[in-house]
Amino acid sequence: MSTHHDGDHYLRPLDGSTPAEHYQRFGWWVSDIIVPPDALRRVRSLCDQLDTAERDGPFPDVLREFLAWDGSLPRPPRLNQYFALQYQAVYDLVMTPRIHEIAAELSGARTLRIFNTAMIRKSPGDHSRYATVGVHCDAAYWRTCSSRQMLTAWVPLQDTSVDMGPIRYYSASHRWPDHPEVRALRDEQNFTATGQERMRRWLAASGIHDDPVTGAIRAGQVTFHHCLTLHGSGANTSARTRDGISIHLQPGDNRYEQRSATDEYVHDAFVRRRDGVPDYTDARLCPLTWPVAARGAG
Ligand SMILES: O=C(O)CCC(=O)C(=O)O
Repeated sequence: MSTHHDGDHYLRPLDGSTPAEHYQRFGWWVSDIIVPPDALRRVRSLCDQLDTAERDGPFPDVLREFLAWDGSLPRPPRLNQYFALQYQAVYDLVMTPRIHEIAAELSGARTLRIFNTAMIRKSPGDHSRYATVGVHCDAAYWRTCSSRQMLTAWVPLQDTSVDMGPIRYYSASHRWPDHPEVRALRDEQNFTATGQERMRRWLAASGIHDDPVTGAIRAGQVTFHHCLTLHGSGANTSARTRDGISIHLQPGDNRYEQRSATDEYVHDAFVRRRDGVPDYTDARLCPLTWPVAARGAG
């Protein structure tokens, strides 16, 4: 079943280069349909009952308090972190081997681990400040990470038409030269769109007048973006709910690097410590995803 509007254009590669070349050149890639419909359906129906669904995933005890919530409270399930670790169906979807095979091919990483996973829901008619995802690059949130080759796989759980607010990318922004304005754009933690005005100013000052690239995406397709690629997404003005899972991935050589206290990542309190600092190879929170044969290993 398709929910696309007639006339929707689809997000497509910008040229005929190989996936890895496209990713290196433009900072993103969109795959064919690679996630099985059943896996999407299971997670989608779980998202519809998030406040009551029993957690049954590989749920590390260390997160129990952080993730505790009172299911009776009205709470916008806007952004749920550590999503794959809470529900087995999400873990199974997130571990779809083809996602990680492609992520490894694009990034050139020999091994990949989960850094975090999140569910992002845009309800129809939601005009709260959560309705859009502000322009940002993921590295703005990963200041304690040594790797600049981290990436995100974005998995919409349904056919996503343009009016549902699919992801949109500033193509090649991961390669923009390191000018002060570009540095400011890369540094702004604007996911919740609180710095949108500043971002617009810096974009204009950088001479960027191009609209970001977007388009409809079929259920089962996955988009990938580099951690320095600026991206965001618009409001869901359709009558349907838009759910997506973000799988944030780190290459095997990513390490914690000390920054200021306000730069700490949410992990830093929860992962095991090695030599006195957070260890991003802690397999409880950051399981290996590639190579698949070694999945679950230390
Ligand atoms: O859900 C969205 O629209 C954006 C997701 C996102 O920003 C990300 O995965 O990095």
